Amino acid sequence: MSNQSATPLSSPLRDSRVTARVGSWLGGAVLICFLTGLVSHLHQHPISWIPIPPDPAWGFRLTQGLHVASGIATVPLVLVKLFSVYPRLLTWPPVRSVPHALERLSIAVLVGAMLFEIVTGLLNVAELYPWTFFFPRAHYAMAWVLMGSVLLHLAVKAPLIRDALRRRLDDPVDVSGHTEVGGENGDSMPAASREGSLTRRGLLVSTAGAVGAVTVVTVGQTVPSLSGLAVLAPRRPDVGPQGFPVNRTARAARVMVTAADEAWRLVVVGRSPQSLSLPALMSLPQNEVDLPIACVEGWSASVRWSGVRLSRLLELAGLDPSGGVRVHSLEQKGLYRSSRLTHDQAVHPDTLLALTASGEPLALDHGYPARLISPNRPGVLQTKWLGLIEPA
Ligand SMILES: Nc1nc2c(c(=O)[nH]1)N[C@H]1C(S)=C(S)[C@@H](COP(=O)(O)O)O[C@H]1N2
Ligand SMILES: [Mo]
Repeated sequence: MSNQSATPLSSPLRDSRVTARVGSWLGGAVLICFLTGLVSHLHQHPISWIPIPPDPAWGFRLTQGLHVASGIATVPLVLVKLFSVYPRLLTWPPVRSVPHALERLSIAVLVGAMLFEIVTGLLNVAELYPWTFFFPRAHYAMAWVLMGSVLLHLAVKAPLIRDALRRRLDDPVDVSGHTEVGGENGDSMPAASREGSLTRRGLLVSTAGAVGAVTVVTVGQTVPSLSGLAVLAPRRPDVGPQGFPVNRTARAARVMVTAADEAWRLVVVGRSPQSLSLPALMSLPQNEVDLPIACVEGWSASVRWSGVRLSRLLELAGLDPSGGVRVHSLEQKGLYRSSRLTHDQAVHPDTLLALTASGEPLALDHGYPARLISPNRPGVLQTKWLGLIEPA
C-alpha cells in the first residue's frame, strides 16, 4: 500500500503538533483582537475611572488597525485549525459520556462564537448589516463568550498542548505513540521525507504565508504606504472628497439643506451663549492640526484640518467643561449625531471645531460647515455638521 492511498482523514497533517502550533498563533491573534476591541468599546462606552487620554493622537488608529488586522488574520488560522481536527469533531457516537458531552459542548460554543465574531466583524468592515441586532452590542457580548470558551479550552487541553508544542514537527511518531505507517510492512517514514505530499512544516509555513497575504491585501486601508495593495479592503484611505473616505454622506444624514443654509449658526450654550455664523467663526483665530480619522471599520486616514480651538469657543461662551462637553449634529436621526468629550479631550489644544480639511473648506460630506476633530478618538465620535455645543 502506498502512501497515496492513505485516507484524508488519517493525514499526517492532522496531528496535535500542527493543531497546537496553529492554535497558539490563533490564540495570540484572538487576544490582540479582544484587547483592542475592549479599547474601542471603552472609547464608545466610557467608564469614568478608566478615562482614555487624548494622547497619543494616533492611539485609536493603531489599536483599531490592529483589531481589524488581527481579526482578519484569524480567518486562515481558524480554517487550518479546523482542518487539523475536524475528523475528531465528526466521531461516532457523538457523545460517549457526560464529561465527553461537556467537552463537545464547550467546543461547539468556542467554534460558534469564533465564527460569529469573524462573520459579523467582516460584514461590518464591508458595511453590510444583514441582521436585525445591533452589531457593536452583539459583537461585544459574543467576544466575552469567546474569551470564556478559549480559557476553558486552554485549561482542558493544557497538558496536551504542552506536550504537542514540545515535540518536534518532523518526528514520525505522533503524540498518541502511533508510528506513522509508510508502507504495508510497517516501515516508518518521517512525514517530511514523503515525496509529493505537504509536510507538517510545509503546512505551517503555508498558513503563515496565508496570514501574511490576507494582511497585505487589507492593511493598506490604514497603512498609507500599503494602500496600493489593499485590493480586498472596501476602503482606500486616499479615495474620497478632499483625499479621504466619507463614512455617512450628507444625503444619507438628511442634512443637505440645513448644512448648506446661510442661516446656519453654531450655538454654544454657556453663561454668555453664542450663536455664530460661518464668517464669524472664520474671523476667530484659526489653528491647524494633522489628525487621523480612524473608523471602527478599519480604515484610517491622516488629514490636515484647520478651524477654531474648541477650548476657545467654550471660553467665549462661558461654558464650564469640567463635567465634559456634548456636541450635536444637525442630523435629526442616526446613532452618531452627537458625541461627548471628556474634560481633557474638550480642552486639548488640538481639539478643533474644524472648518477646513486638506486646505479647503470642508466638503459637505465631510461635515460642512463645521465638524469636530479631536485626538485619539474613534471616527464615530468625530461628529460632522455641528449645530450645538453644550455641557455634557
Ligand atoms: N453627524 C454625524 N457625524 C459623523 C457620522 C455620522 O453618522 N453622523 N459618522 C462618523 C463616522 S462613523 C466616521 S468614521 C467619521 C468619518 O468622517 P468622514 O466621513 O469625514 O471621513 O464621521 C463620523 N461623524
Ligand atoms: Mo466610522
